[in-house]
Amino acid sequence: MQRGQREFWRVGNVSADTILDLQVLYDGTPQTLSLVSLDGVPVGSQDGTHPGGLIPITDLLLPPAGRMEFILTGPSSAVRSAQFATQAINTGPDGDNDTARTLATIVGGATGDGTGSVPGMSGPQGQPLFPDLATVPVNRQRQLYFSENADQTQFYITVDGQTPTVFSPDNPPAVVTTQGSVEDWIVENRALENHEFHIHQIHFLVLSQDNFQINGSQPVAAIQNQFLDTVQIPYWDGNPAHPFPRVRLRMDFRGRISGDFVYHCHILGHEDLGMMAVIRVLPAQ
Ligand SMILES: [Cu+2]
Repeated sequence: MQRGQREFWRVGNVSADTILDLQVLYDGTPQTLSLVSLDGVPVGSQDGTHPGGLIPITDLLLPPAGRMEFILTGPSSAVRSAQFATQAINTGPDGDNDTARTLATIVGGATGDGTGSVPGMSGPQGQPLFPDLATVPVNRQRQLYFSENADQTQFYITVDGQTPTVFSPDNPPAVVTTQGSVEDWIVENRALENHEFHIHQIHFLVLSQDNFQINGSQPVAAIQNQFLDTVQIPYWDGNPAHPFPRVRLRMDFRGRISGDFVYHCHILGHEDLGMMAVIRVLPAQ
């Protein structure tokens, strides 16, 4: 990077199974990054302020399939070592070993290796993709949960009240809705490891991510009220006195999408052992 120069970075977690908690470290100190977008949607872009403000962060948990864009400033000449790194993830008692490690070394110089300047405004402001989603009437609430069998050979995502079933493309749709509807989904994690809810075709508004055993219902500032298509539900600690961790999501089926598609855990080892299901969106009349 050119020393002191601001750069725009687009980062995707395209690993199969690894959860990342990303940071930029200069001499061991996490740098403040200006978060521009999550999962392809500019942060704060749907709240009517146009353009939305950037969110200052010093780390961001990025699930497999998650994407982020941010602005960072290149190291000054006083910085002796600089890294792009992930912190260790506590994936839960049954989880994987996602260690802290350096992903890239950053070197400051008189010139950078970037691809040139970024225009301040690339075009006229577009229409919001998800107008008034926070305040529109909600047609329906559903509850779903992640779970596993005892020897971790079968993984499930289940609509509460249905029978846990390993995914097959021949399974009937677990959810049937109609184009034009708005639904609130509560997705719980009843397993002893993290799972990463992902749905094809649409985005959802993050109403909350509740991890009762650790922080109650404290909002995770960077993702609260943002529009994602992939979100972590933290592991349950197995204590029957503790409610299951959950996310509350507002699902937006008002767009052009209809037909059958899937939602699943985006840790592929889990998805491949069954943690996926079909949703059917019936076309509007
Ligand atoms: Cu999973």
